[in-house]
Amino acid sequence: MISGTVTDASGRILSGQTVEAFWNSVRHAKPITIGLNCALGATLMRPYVKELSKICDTFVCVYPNAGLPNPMSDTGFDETPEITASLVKEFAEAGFMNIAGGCCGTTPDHIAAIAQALQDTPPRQVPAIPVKLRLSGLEPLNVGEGDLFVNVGERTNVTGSKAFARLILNAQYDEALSVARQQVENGAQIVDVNMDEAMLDSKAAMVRFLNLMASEPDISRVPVMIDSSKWEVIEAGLKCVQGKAVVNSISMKEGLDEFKRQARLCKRYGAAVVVMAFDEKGQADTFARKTEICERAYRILVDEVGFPPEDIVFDPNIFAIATGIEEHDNYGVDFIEATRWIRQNLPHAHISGGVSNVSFSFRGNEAAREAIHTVFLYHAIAAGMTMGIVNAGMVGVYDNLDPGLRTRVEDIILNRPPTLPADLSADSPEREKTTTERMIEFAATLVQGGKKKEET
Ligand code: THG
Repeated sequence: MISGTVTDASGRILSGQTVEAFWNSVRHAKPITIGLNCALGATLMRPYVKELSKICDTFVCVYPNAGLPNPMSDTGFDETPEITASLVKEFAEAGFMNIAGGCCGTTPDHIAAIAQALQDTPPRQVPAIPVKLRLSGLEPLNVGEGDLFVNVGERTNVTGSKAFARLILNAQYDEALSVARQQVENGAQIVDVNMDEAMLDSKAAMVRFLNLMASEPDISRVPVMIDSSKWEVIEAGLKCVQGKAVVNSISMKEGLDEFKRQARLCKRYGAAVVVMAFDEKGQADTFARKTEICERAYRILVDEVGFPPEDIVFDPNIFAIATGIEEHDNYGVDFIEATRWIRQNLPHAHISGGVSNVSFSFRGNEAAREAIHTVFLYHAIAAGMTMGIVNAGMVGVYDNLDPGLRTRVEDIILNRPPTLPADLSADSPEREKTTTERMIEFAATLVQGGKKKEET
């Protein structure tokens, strides 16, 4: 039985979570009851009890104080047994709860009065809750069918940002925290944290940074994605976070025993997992390999480990395209089609990926990269991609892209022959260029912000 205490009209428990965030954090323990107690007394608890009763697919238990504490009264509390009992009875009649009791200021007489009052009231019916990925920081983040795409902030990553790496290596943690804050302000609904750097005690840095994040409500309101290739770093991170986090990542790379061991621990910590399309033979690069690995991992997780399918987030590997190497040209299509297949064939599982990887060959050209991310996401989201690790605030709007840029980007992402203007002459040298060549040429004419450079 798990009970929380909402301490004031903010509707948050002592550690800062809203009641739904709290429920999302503890639901994996499959408690017999979840509930609220103490604090405000029944009257002021009502909206929070009502909310819990709607969202929890287990029994709800409520044991309020005998009203608000009143140091002037003899017992320290104002409510008589009859008053508390009538308030609790109203909750029961409204269908809010299954188990009742009393907390501070209640006496055996209060409990007897409550028991008497509830004698003939039927218990709450436990509702069926829609299947969703239900994460939390201080606030909930629920992701299911029909919900919007989720942006995961990529910048708090020592391998993904030179600036962040410098701050962590210099132990400038206040400045490093502001990187996390900016990501949230720019629309990141999850923050990815990665401390995998050879010059760093990654485990200590992960623990320190997550604990500092937890003390900043404007950052810790969102869930964390704990990103490391070392399990011990991930597990140390899991021990820090209050909410329901996402582990990034586990895979079958080191064999099935290790995969299952890590998955069982994630389940026990109540974390969702990113599962990379990676097995004993290597990282999946084609549609066939991506779907084969994801299906196999899904069956093991769901059938053998008992992992909730809605807590599985597949990453079918986003690789760089337009690199000039022909084997890379179909990577965008392979990811998008694998996403579509996973959505259709692996019920409730989600899809994520490191979006900035796709444009690595345009490093240094932010305008080109932003356009590539925008078009890539447009197609990947349509195919069912749930979330993406992105530079929050740096993803544009598909419809606002310059049409010339958009078609060139679309040509490389969808790996199709160059889309040429209808009026192009038959002997134009444009006809000799590959899709990638046309994009590289055009990218060179771009300046920051996606506008064309003025020719002087
Ligand atoms: N899948 C999963 N996790 C991942 C990845 C993935 N985590 C890491 C990475 N890939 C996603 N994160 C980033 C972060 C930054 C960049 C790319 C991916 C990036 N950074 C600029 C660069 O390198 O050019 C930064 C330049 C700078 O500011 O220093 O592109 O695929 N599950």
